[in-house]
Amino acid sequence: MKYTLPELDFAYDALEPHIDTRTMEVHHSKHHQGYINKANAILEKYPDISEMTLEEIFADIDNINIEETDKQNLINNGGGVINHNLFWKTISPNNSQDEDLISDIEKSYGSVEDFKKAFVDIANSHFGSGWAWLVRDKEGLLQVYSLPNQESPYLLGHEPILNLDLWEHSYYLKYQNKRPEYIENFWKVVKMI
Ligand code: MN3
Repeated sequence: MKYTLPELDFAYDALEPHIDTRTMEVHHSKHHQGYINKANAILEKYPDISEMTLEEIFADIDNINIEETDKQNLINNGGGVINHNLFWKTISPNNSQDEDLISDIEKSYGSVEDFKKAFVDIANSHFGSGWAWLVRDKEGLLQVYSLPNQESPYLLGHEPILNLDLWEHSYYLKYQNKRPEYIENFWKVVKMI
């Protein structure tokens, strides 16, 4: 399917001071739009998969019959599309806790604080560009891990719940080399926890 840039539920300055206005603006209107344009250009070449969502394509990636270079470009750019779609739903100026999710987190990690610590450790130890993820695996169990670049949990058959962008473009204007501070401040703008 053809993708368009989703409108945010909040203004670019709504997450100040934790995520700055300029970063939000460039991240959404330039970076995300760039991934959308490139993913659409690849999808347009293949009418056979034009009705599928990127989530469906990634969940069946081994059986998707397109050129190998296009497949890798679709993982890179299509991942960029849906990973950011989720990120804009993960962060919000308005916290609205998901009680079912929190209950699941407490069962899996003991407490929300222990879960946050596990997530922060994964994010801090990720080298280079990528994302930190909370997902449900094929058994429905929660897992926390990071993936490089724009790889999507759908490639592993997992259902993403929330994610944190670890690419420098997501924090560098405000935080520069202080990535751990950006990661810690993530909890101040997470919507569902
Ligand atoms: Mn990004």
